[in-house]
Amino acid sequence: MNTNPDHIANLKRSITDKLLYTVGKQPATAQPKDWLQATALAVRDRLVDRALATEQAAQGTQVKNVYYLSIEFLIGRAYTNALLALDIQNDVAQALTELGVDSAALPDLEHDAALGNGGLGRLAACFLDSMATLGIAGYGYGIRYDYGMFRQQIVDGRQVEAPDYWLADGNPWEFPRPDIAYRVRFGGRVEQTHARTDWIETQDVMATAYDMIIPGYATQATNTLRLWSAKATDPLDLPAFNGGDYVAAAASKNLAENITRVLYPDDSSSAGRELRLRQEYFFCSASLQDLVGRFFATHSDVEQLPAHVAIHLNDTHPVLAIPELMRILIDEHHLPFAQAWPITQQVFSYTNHTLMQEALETWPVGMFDAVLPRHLQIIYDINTAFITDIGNRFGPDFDLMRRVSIIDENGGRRVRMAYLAVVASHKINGVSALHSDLMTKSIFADFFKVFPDRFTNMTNGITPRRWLAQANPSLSSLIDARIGATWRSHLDQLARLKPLADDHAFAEAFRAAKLVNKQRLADWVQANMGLTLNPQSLFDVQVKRIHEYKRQLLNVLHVITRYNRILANPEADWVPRTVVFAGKAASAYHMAKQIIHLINDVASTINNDVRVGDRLKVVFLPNYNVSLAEIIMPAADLSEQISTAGTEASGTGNMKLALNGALTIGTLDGANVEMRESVGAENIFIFGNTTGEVAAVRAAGYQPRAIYEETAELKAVLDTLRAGAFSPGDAARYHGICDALLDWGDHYLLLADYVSYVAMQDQVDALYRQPDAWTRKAILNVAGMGVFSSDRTIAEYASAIWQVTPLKV
Ligand code: 26V
Repeated sequence: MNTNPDHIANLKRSITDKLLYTVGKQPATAQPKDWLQATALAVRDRLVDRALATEQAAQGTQVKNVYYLSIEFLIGRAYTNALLALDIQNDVAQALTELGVDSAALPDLEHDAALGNGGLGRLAACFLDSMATLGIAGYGYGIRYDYGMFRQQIVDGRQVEAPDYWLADGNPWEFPRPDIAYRVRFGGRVEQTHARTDWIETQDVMATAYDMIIPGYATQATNTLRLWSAKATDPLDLPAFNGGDYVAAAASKNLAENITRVLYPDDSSSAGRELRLRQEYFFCSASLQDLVGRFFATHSDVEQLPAHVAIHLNDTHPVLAIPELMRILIDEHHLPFAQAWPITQQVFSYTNHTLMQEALETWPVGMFDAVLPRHLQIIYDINTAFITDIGNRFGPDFDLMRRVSIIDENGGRRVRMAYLAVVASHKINGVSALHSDLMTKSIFADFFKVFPDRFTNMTNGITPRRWLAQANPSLSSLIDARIGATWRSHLDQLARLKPLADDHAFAEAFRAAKLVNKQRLADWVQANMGLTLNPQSLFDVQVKRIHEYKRQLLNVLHVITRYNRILANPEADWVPRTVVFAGKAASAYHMAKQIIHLINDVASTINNDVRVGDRLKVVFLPNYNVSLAEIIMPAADLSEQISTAGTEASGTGNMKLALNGALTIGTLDGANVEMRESVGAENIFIFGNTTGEVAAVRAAGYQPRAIYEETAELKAVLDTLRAGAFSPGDAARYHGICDALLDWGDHYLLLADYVSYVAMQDQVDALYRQPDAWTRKAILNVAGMGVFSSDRTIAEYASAIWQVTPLKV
């Protein structure tokens, strides 16, 4: 973090050069955006130097490459991250100041790369950061969407989606590689002549590469994220063009290029849309052609493939990579099936990210056959070999065979992508201890009996660079002053903060840092929403996708309970609270959108009720994304992680919030279980039914209405909601929500956890009244979060799944 006069002079020269010769602007007339562009390009040059050093280090060494295939990479902004990785924040700030530029204004001008929905995509981005930091040679492969996750606006309390023009100002971080292009084929038919299989009469699209350099921290090592963009094989349909039909001539080009137009913004169901299937195959095929080509550039023995290539499947979206590798080996390299199959199995591994039935991908056989006829044949062959093997090992258990078949024969025939992933992978992991355990007892129970050794756990983590060093400078510098700065790549060192939990001066400084961050969030809310927040109040935060299972609605029930209590007893000594929500709803997820509307209605009712005053404020922050998360995480006092036990695979927001000194109120779900072990049960507010209890409640015939009848406060909440207290003039607006809880079975058991949740919230208030006791626990939370670094997670993947060792750069 030192400034160096030579470096500053060099930076000034390269920034002004970029401004003049690449952006094409004079310093005198350049806008802040132009300066950002120029500075980004100057910084990027320094990343290139590192990328070349990494390439050199890899040359000649027969390293094994890890290929991380993911249909989402939720990167966020790259600028601040690059400065941090290069350790040139101060130099760049100084250089810009000397050039007369307000350097602090630049980071916010960068568009987020929002190429993901939520946890799964953000995990992929954290993993790339950790792979580079650990020096694990590898590539991320994904899709360069023209439009990422939609921008969320709130209009009259409702979510309205707007397109995400993230490339509007260009993307200074990417290197277009027009020379790296592969033909990806769709449709057509398969012709079998003796031993030869030909896939013919296809409609083709080109995949062209765009590379981003992923810098490691405190190392020269970098990795590459290669994103594919669709390009029509022919620029125009020439016969149509020559015939004068210009519109038709351009239409087929658009159709081809639509494949990478937009990210599917739905993480609530697998809808089985054909364009999505095409997106999946498109990026799998391009990636496999690319990596197989790289292997054969330096090797000739295909049997050596597993020694040099590990392909990781981030959920089932890239599972078509399996039949694609088989197709390449069999049809193009002329291997027999029996030789190609064990090679494939040694190469692939798969992570499962949800147990939710409706999220598990399946494709109708008819659609699959129309889009990928050759791959369907290969899947049939894989399935036949697998079912035969089951028969050999377990006898003629036809029921078992039906249950594990990759082709679901119940009703319309469908291809089960998760089953294909399990059959083809040598390792399958869940993302928290609880989730991995439930996985082998629920969706993959039969497979666990067949392949017990394949199943393992890799508890998720987050990168400390972005989520502490970058997002929380005030807490970071405080930690640096006490334990040094190396925690950024050795997060375990946070344990050294434990003794400081009882150090008065440290606790004071810790509280002061939190206040700075709360003020920063309050400033954002004031500037963007015109609402004034009290930074002295308890900031109670629930930020994540809106899903019924995550139970934002349970949080709202508590908010209304508190509102009713304040009205009944305004003179009592209330702990002032600000309840913060943020998150997007899938465009077609009606109930999630209703919940957003309700939060906003409750917010405007409470915030405008003069009887409440400062005691309670509710705010829904629009357009939750990585950059907004970087402002919210450091500002939270309380982290809401309240999913129905057994539903949240891991959660990673839970880790980000605790790492930034929030206390967690949560159920024993996902990684909350391991967080409790790590920070100590006395330092976390755990409530509600456990996974086992949830099952028992359901088995006993859950009666939410009985709970409603016998719980006076809850009854009052739901009665006021039904009466239209929060939707004046439209009393029926929330009848659907009330009915879902009382008459349609309250599927996620909100009412079963209501009493223990509200009681735990009372304990939260009680502790917040004792600032020293609260701060002590907050410090112990930070101190206990070392294990949740994605560096730890990636080190585990490297040794137990990929079998790779770090590269020395
Ligand atoms: C979730 C759900 C839940 C409700 C119904 C249908 C459905 C469909 C898709 C999904 C998301 C699937 C993949 C995903 O994003 N999982 C998230 O992965 C994170 C990283 O491992 C993990 O921390 C989250 O708990 C998990 O929801």
